[in-house]
Amino acid sequence: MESGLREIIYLSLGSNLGDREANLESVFEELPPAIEVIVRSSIYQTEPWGFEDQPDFLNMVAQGKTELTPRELLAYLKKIEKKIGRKPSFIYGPRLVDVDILFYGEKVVDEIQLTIPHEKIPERAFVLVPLMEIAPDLKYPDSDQTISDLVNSIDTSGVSLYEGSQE
Ligand code: PH2
Ligand code: MG
Ligand code: MG
Repeated sequence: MESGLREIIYLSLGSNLGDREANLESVFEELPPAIEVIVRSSIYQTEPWGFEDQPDFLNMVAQGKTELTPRELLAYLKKIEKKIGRKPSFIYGPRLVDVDILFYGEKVVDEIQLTIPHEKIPERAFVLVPLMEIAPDLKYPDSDQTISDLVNSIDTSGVSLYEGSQE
């Protein structure tokens, strides 16, 4: 089932368990042809947000294109998380891999378990800093507020470019 539209989407990826870098890479390997990646941000090392007593995360964002509807896209992403090995955790708790939909074109969705734009974007430096790298001028649907406006309004000190695991 496809909507027939090719919407520009933004996804956020995160991992703070196991081989974090490999977990992020696995997401790109598992994406179906219906989700086409156009741009990837760098990887950032980020302090845990929301629940502090857990390992640092690696986070990044990606811009892509899809013909899937938001629901179909969400279902694919959940399937991929599970395939990579994600196990249930608690809210804001540690996870092997997390892939969230940030934006889906100009669309606004407010449904159970599916809110687009992702409702926490304005509070999360671990999303805004990578987004700033690839889409500083991206605007919120029906708003003049850009990613760069949002980044300038938050503390980004817990987010730094990830230099890799090698010495
Ligand atoms: N994800 C969470 C909770 N806290 N903190 C960081 N730094 N990065 C994340 O991806 C993250 C988090 C749950 O979705
Ligand atoms: Mg998620
Ligand atoms: Mg998340």
